[in-house]
Amino acid sequence: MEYSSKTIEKEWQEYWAKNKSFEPDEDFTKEKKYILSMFPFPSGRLHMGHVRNYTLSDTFARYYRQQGFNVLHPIGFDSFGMPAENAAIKNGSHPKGWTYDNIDYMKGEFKTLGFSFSKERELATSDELYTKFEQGFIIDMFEKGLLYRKKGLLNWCPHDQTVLANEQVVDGCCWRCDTPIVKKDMNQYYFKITQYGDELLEDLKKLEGGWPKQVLTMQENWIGKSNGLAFDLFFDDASSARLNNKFKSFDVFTTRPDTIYGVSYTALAPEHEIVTYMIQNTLLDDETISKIKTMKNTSSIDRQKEKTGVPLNLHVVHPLTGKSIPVWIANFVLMDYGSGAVMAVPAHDDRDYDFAKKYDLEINAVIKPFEGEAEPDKAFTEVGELFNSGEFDGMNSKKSQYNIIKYFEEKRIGKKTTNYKLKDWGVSRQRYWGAPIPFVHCDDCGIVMEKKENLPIALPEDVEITGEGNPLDNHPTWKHCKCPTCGKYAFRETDTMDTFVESSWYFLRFCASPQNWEKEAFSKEQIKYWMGVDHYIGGIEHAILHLLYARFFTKVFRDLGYLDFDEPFDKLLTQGMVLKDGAKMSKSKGNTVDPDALIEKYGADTARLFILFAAPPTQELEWNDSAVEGAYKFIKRFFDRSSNVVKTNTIPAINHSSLSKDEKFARKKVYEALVRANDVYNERYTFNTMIAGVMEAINALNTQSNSDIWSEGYWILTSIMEPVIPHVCWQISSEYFSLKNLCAQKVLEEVFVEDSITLGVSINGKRRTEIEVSIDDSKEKIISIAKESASKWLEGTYIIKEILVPNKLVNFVVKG
Ligand code: ANZ
Ligand code: ZN
Repeated sequence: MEYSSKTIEKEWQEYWAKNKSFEPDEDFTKEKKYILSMFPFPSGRLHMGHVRNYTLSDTFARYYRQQGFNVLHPIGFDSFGMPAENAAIKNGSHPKGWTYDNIDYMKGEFKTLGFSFSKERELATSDELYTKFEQGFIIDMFEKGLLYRKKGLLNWCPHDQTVLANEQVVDGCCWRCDTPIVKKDMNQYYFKITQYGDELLEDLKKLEGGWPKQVLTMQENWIGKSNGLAFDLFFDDASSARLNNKFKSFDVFTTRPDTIYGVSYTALAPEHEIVTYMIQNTLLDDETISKIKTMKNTSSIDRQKEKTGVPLNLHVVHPLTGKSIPVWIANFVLMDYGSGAVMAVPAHDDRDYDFAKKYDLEINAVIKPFEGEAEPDKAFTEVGELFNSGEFDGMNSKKSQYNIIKYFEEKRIGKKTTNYKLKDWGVSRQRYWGAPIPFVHCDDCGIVMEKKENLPIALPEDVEITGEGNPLDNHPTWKHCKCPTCGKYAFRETDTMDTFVESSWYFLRFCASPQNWEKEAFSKEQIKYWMGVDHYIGGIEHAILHLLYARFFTKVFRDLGYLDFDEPFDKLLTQGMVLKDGAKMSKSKGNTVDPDALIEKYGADTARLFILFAAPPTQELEWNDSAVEGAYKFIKRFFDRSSNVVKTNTIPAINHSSLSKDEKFARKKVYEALVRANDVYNERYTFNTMIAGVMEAINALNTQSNSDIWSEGYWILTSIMEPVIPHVCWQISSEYFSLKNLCAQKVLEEVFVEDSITLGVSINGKRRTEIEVSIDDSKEKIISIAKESASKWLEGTYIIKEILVPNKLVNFVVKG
């Protein structure tokens, strides 16, 4: 039979579907593995990054099934979100129709790729059932005080009368109508993730070993805990008077109290309340105001690049020296960190130094190297010895921090303070295609939670998506309701939730058994059995937000009593990007490879083999058409050579010692491939080396005619390769082995026992040559082989003694 990927792949895909081959067992006494890949957004079609992601998880899932584990390998769709609405605005499609059409198409693609996902647990986060459970959790979190409402600054398009997401703001303008956006203060809902900041940081320790170091560091930096000193800087009388005595002081935070004597100016964020007051009370000239405006409208990232500032003609008094210090506005001071104001020490901070140079401000050094001089024209940022620092002179600057903080505390002029970069998570979005926030606004009762029995609060389908305003707010009837508490007229919250909420708990939902799918989100027992996720596989782009939010939800659910562990993902594998011609595959670059076309031409097995063979999972994968062709040829040859196999229901028993040297070598290669495979799954994940091992084994088999050796070889090799190229392996296995070999295989140690050894041959202690002998050769035989091979040196001599040092050498002591 000719190898035909089309026929074979279709046949097995039907077989797996019909036999429900990949549904997990509900028997919780079995050992389990939970293999999860990050679920896709239903954009319409899979791209190669997806294919790589799911090929990896599928390989793990199939391997562990073979090893006898009860495997959960689910898939779903992260199906709420802006692109569905954007498509609606552009093409007039309905977000729901667009989303579910895409889901159907992509499910078809999953099938043609042979992914062994559980069908029964498939979900889309826009399903009403999913919304229902999620809204229930939101209510729980509100009751726990973990969700609150406050004003926050949003991007607002005055033309479209709508809030814009950051990605919809292009160069400060609306992506649709190019109107410059303005910042608008609006009520927003926030999750109190900062309450878990310390735990989210501390528990990173529990993930060491299981997660890539890089991801742990990114999480740590994002949480950004720093210890330091907070204190007030007081205005002098003239400045206070200028501010109409509205402000006596402002608060600053520093992580470097040791530099306190070196403060030469202070800086406020452009959004600081003192600045706002000064603008409102015309205490600043127009030029200054316009500079401030520009600073405010620059993103916080760009504000770190080119430093700009304006002086305010205000002065504060140094808390220890009484010196007068000028107050500036600086663009690099951010309002949402610390107190939005800093003490600046140009002598010891690069940023402050650049700013001082630019505006010709004083630079006062107070720390010097323990030995030698500090470099000129540069901030000295290292630890050193304090000078010009009053009673702290001579101290180690690092150690002095403790003393200086203590001094401030004793004098009651400052306090030891811990700050976090982590901010509370703003979750409300003013758009349609998201899960409605299940609250009601009542004139009498305020914000009231919906009753759980009324959930889900589903989206109306008859909406107009125009890109103007919030469709839920514009809908004629949807928001009007009765107050769940007092029954009077009220209206619903029209904000929907950030889609990161859905992806923060989907891995828990997959644990629910299909029997109780409608009844509950999941049960404690199911969670206890399936969690944590043994292998979580996905892109590095989710290293911060998604993983942090999922960790946060896990901790909240623990505190709500839904589960009893701290971390959801035991092992994390972040796959590398897929490149073509050296650049990331992307539509905009026009360098994508369409998975469907590839499968049409070569089949899914080829795509999967290429992906796993071309690079280790964590590295970038460079697309290579000839390597794809090579993968196809390998599979074809693997299939063709299976004709050397003889049908059997058990692995053939082979008498190893009776084999020829070449036969022994072929067997050894087969078992080496098996050892390598087990190794790869257990720690290294370098599937490329595993596949290379199989290729070597097939090359060795190719020189053989012994059908037992072929049968044994294929029994093992198809088992190793099944997780990678499942269709062709099931085909071969069903034809010759009745599918009995797709299970854990035993490593036979006997094939690794070396049957020949190399011995040195010396004459009078001088090494002359080498011989190869069989390990079971007798002493007499070895000596005679040695004599033979050393005959040229022995000629004309008389042997006095023959010495055999086992496994090492033969020495002849001679005379003459
Ligand atoms: C004086 C000083 C001297 C500072 C020195 C640093 C070095 P991390 O470690 O990231 O927490 N800072 C404080 N609030 C700020 C804000 N809202 N926007 C911008 N910068 C701010 O950084 C804390 C340091 O960043 C603080 O310590 C402060 O500058 C600055 F040689 O105070 B430092
Ligand atoms: Zn009410």
